Amino acid sequence: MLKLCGFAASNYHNKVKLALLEKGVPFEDVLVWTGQTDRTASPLGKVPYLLTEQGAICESTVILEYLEDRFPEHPLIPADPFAAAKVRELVRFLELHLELVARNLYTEAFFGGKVSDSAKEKIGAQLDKNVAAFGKLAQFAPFVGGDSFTLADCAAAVHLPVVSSASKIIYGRDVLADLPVRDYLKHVGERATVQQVNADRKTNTEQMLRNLKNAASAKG
Ligand SMILES: N[C@@H](CCC(=O)N[C@@H](CS)C(=O)NCC(=O)O)C(=O)O
Repeated sequence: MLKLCGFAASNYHNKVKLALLEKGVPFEDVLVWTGQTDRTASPLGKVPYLLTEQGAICESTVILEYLEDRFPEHPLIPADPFAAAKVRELVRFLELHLELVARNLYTEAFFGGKVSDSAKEKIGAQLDKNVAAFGKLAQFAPFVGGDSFTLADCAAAVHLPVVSSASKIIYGRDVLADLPVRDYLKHVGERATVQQVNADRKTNTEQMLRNLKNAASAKG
């Protein structure tokens, strides 16, 4: 059986887990925290990584493409090449231009660290620009790429809430407020698969924060 290694507080882990659940592919969700990763499977020590009968695969988007190729029964990428490219375009925007930019805020937003004011200003301006561009591509009709649930929704359902919370905490405003993200998340949140991912995320995030607190008090 496929083993998805990582932890459920990770949005990248959850993107792959959501795709596996949506496709109905059996898998084992193996808890691996950062710092415990098998470096032969994931040389940068990042999660998620997938263990297959033939070996390990890291990088979440590559894992998604592998799953599409290997399990074509419940496709999350349309057959039409142009429509497929539009789905991949949304995934790329969500990760490269929204999540990775907002990620620079997470240390202060979620983990008690500090981000300099000048960095915050730069990140905020970049996010505003990128969100406006994403808004030109995303359809939210009702899914992010149109009328069917695709890989773009696996990415949007897990990345958009984090981008939104980080910006609210740091800037006191939601950088996604001008897009219909709340209604979209409510709609995808009705799916049993998304509910499972969100419930596991909540439990695992609580555990991660407890671990961080214990590690900090052990340090004195
Ligand atoms: N590009 C990677 C990003 C994965 C990633 O950043 N994972 C985070 C957890 S959300 C991680 O493992 N961070 C630990 C580290 O970078 O050392 C992917 O798509 O799989």
